[in-house]
Amino acid sequence: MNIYFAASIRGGRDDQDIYRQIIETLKDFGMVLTEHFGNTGISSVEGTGKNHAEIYKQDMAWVTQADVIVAEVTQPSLGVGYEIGRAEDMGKKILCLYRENTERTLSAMIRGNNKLNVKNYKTIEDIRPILEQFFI
Ligand code: 6IA
Repeated sequence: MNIYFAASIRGGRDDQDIYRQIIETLKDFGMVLTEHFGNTGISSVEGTGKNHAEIYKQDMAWVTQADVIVAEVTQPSLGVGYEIGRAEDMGKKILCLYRENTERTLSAMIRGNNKLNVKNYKTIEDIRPILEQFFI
C-alpha cells in the first residue's frame, strides 16, 4: 500500500509536529512516500536542494504512484488543495483529516466534495481509529 501524505509546507508549518505523528501512525498501514514532510526541520522558506520544477515533477509522480492520499487539511495550503484535486481526477481514494478545535473553517471545496472522505479529529489519539476505518 503506497500512501501519499500531503500537508502544508509554504501554507505554514505550525502543525508540523502533528504531521510527524500522523506519519508515524500511517507507517503501520503502508509505505509513506512522503515521510519527509513530517520533518520538523523543514521550514516554509528553506530549500531542499531541488528546484520548484523538480519538486512538482517528483510530487506528481508520487501522487500517480500512490494507492491512497491522506491529506492533513487544517492549515490551508494551495499545494495540498492542488494535490487533492489532481488525485481526485486520477480516481484515487482520498482521506482528508481536519482538526476541529481550531479557529479555522475548512474550505467548502473540500468539505462539500462527496468524493472525498473528510474526517474531523480532535487529538492525535483519534487518528488511528479513523485510519483503521479508511484502510479496511
Ligand atoms: O503550498 P504548499 O507548499 O503548502 O503545498 C504543500 C504540498 O505541496 C505538500 O503536500 C507537498 O506535496 C507539496 N510541496 C510543496 N512544497 C514542496 C517541497 N518544497 N518539497 C516537496 N513537496 C512540496 C521543498 C522546499 C520547502 C522545504 C520550502
